[in-house]
Amino acid sequence: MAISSSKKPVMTLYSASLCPYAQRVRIVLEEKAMEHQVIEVNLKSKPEDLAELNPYNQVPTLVDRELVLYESNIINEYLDERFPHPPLMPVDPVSRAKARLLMLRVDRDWFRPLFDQEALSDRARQKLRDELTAISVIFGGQRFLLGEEFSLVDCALAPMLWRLPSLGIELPDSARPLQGYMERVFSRESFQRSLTPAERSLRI
Ligand SMILES: N[C@@H](CCC(=O)N[C@@H](CS)C(=O)NCC(=O)O)C(=O)O
Repeated sequence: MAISSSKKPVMTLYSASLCPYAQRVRIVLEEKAMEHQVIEVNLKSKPEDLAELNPYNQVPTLVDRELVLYESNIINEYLDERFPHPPLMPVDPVSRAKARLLMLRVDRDWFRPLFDQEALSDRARQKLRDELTAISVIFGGQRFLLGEEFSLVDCALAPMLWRLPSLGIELPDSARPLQGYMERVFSRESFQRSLTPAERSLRI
């Protein structure tokens, strides 16, 4: 629930219109229906205060009163703990630890190779396509990545899945259960509201 700058929201998110990491946070803010202000950052000409807030000078950066946070998954865990409804993490420690490992793997195996380098090689594209096809079977038996409940792990992965066509990755027919999962996630109100016009245009 982003609001105009005339009111004074408690939370401010520094975001960029095509940043998949920032979209992760935008999804969680919408899941929690949190009032917040979005500062749209031009990554080629960043505002000076961003470097003061975040030593890596990156988006997403969240400011909640005195607290400044960066790193999308860290921000999202904070939001989930601070605003417990709806819960986006399992309750028992073993499942929570497994969820964190999955978020780490999504980051290291998929987001970094895809989004932290200039060009994507055909080999990397094929590798991702094969890996996504392999995990597709999971969704034959469950609605979301951790089971029946939507979680932070889904929020961590969804921005990449949304970008597949723009990355030149087409899923094979054998990945149909994954397509069904994507439709479930993309049709959520929180996901739709998280999309910037630039992100929306990636799938038109
Ligand atoms: N690991 C970070 C990655 C954030 C990131 O790479 N953000 C990019 C935009 S998508 C950025 O701010 N790039 C500008 C820069 O690094 O100078 C996270 O999960 O939040």
